[in-house]
Amino acid sequence: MSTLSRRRAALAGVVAAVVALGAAEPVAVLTGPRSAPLVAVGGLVVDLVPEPLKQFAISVFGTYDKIALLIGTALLLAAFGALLGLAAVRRLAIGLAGIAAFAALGVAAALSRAGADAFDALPALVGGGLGALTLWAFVAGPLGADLPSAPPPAVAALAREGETPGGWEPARPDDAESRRRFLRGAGLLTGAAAVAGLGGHWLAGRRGVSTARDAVTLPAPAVPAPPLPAGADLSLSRLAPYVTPNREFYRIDTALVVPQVDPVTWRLRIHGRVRNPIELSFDDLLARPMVERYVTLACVSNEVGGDLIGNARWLGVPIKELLDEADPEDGADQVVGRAVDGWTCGTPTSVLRDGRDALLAVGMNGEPLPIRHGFPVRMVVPGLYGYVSACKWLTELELTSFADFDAYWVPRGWSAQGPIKTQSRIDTPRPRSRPAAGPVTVAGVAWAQHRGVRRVEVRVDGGPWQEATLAPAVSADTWVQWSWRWDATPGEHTLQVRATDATGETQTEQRAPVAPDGATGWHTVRVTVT
Ligand SMILES: Nc1nc2c(c(=O)[nH]1)N[C@H]1C(S)=C(S)[C@@H](COP(=O)(O)O)O[C@H]1N2
Ligand SMILES: [Mo]
Repeated sequence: MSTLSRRRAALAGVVAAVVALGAAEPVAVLTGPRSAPLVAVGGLVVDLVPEPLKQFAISVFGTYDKIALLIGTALLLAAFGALLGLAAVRRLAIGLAGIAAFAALGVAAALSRAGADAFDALPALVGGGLGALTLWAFVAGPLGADLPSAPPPAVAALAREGETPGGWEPARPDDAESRRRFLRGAGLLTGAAAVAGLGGHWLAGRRGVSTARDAVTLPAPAVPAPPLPAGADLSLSRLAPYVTPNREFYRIDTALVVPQVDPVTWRLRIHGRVRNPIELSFDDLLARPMVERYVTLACVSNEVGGDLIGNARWLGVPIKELLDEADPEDGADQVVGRAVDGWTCGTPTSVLRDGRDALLAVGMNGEPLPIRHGFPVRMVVPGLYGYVSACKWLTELELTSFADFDAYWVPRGWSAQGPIKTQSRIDTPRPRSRPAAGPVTVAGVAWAQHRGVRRVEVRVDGGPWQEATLAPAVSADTWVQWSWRWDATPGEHTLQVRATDATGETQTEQRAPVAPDGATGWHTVRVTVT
């Protein structure tokens, strides 16, 4: 049994965990960032945590939810390491078995990711090996505290002469010298692991496809987007611009590291219940006539008044043409889009073939797709929430049926069908702002993709609904800006908005949560007019 104190034992375990995680990162430069244990285990957590917890994390951390998850996973692993350290001073074998279990979890997580091969086990194996070595070094090896420090030479000489060395006692394991040795070892190893971990992580990220993306030249569209009607953008500060710049476009996905898909090796398979399976390269796709369209994408997780929505000009190949060539069998009512990371969405075959501008998009606002937004190829389907239609980093379209296959979010409590609900948002004035009395421009956006917005109304303090002015939109597939002039009087006021779609249906006041198929209710903003 080691004589390491409990506090040092726990710390030794944490250092072993840090060494394991850090040492794995440089290995993951070779095998890909998704095989690093932290990301692999974090990814498992993403796939396995119950939906309410995930919603909670998104509401607390917003788009920092991924970083929060990685930090949380690291803290959990460190806590596990502390327990292992405590166990190891009783019996080293228990501690080492714990590290082996820890490595096995990392291996299992890395191998369970879509498209993994045996090499993806390497980072966790190397990390686990070095972690075990670290634990041993502290508990039973050279960094351990169970070696009493040597007596000073003078004392040793006296001892040889048989005299009782006055005042000197053999060092206890936790004396200053052993503490120094322990802390120096722990500090050096933690520092080295941090350098290896952060350096490896950074290097792995640089081995991305941004150079390949820069090399892509998009073809001119055979069918260009209609020009923006004059006045589509009211250009008010605080009002979301009609076309969302790529940099500001919301990002939602389950990928802890952005998938890096090389367009040179990219293939799209259209298969399953089709009479004529198709396989396409990126060049094959680019050689086809391209259509350009403005389409407003929306996330089903968007709360009333939320900003998980954006409008872009997409360039791509109509999915309908490819499906017509593949020739789906009768009853194949679902097209499953599958991404390189294994994520799936399920889109009704009928929607993809009903003539709307559903695209296999390669361009976004005049550039190749940003890597975060699905480079090299993604789906864009007007009128459906992203989780059932907007597969990024797409590699497969599989024809099947809704009865036979549930896409990623369906077993997690979300509806298999996801048409976008009519919604409207007040962008200005901001909640809790203090506009001056007199004329105030109230403005925002409203959307009912593929049906179109017919009317937007605003009311103050629960009074009569007043019709807002709609800016022109390019098509029914995008949102529309609206504005209304308010003669504001001093005091506290409540502004509310509601939209009516082109079928005549007005959005309901009834509040519904985002799950299972999109939030409802009227956006309400409180201000104090001064
Ligand atoms: N591969 C992959 N594609 C995906 C997702 C994902 O998790 N993985 N999320 C979907 C969801 S829920 C939405 S709302 C849109 C968001 O697209 P954006 O990030 O480009 O805005 O992507 C969709 N495509
Ligand atoms: Mo989404």
